[in-house]
Amino acid sequence: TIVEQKHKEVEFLQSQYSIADLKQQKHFQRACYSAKSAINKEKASGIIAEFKRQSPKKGPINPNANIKPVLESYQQANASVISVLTDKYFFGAKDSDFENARACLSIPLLRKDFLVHPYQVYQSKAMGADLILLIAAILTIDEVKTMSQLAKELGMEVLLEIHDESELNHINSHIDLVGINNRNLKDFSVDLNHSIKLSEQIPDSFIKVAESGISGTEDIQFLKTNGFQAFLIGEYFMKHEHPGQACSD
Ligand code: IGP
Repeated sequence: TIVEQKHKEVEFLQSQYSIADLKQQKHFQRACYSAKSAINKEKASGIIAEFKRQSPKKGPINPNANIKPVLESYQQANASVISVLTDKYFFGAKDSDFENARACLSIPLLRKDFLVHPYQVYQSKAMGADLILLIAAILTIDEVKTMSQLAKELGMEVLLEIHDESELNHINSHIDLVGINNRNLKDFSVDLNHSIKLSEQIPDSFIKVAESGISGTEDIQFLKTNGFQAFLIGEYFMKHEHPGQACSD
């Protein structure tokens, strides 16, 4: 499974770089941008624009996309936050993607991966992430607590992803944004109404992010009028030859 795969990856990485080594890396001391403030800013679009070459569901989406021009055009198009996948096995990320992203952006950057161990939180900071994703479906309540607290100590923010009611108890005071995945990962179906219902149970002190399967301004408007402040969009942009163009439309 993906979780076993990630634990193996962590074991290997730990044998290469200790946490002390990570702390020496150049981005470790950088001050993070706040996604919360970016989304709350006046005239913010609330769009979290994702760079995604492929997905397990769709296969290749835009496998040869050049990351820098795409992210620069997302930024130009008034995206509030950028999300970059760093998983190689399922999402086809290249080793250089995240470093390239950090180098060309002056807005918050989300590390999108399957984090299963605190080591990866240190690693995210060393890579130059401003915020990390934690997925309730693959973590215990205690793991979310430990990893979110650590992220905050390192100056990053945390997006917690949930999909149903049973995961609401993973929310804690270290979480900044709560994402609701519109996509049911068991059958890949997308249901915005399910997300809206679930969002009503999340306190307004959290930024509510609608994730996945969003395909245009109508979806965004609908979600906005129903309590969401942010919109995580990948495929709808990436399937275009010029993803930034789709983002500005
Ligand atoms: C983006 P979409 O349907 O716009 O490409 O979805 C994003 O929500 C999706 O990539 C995602 C994801 C995840 C990927 C949501 N949660 C967890 C990997 C892991």
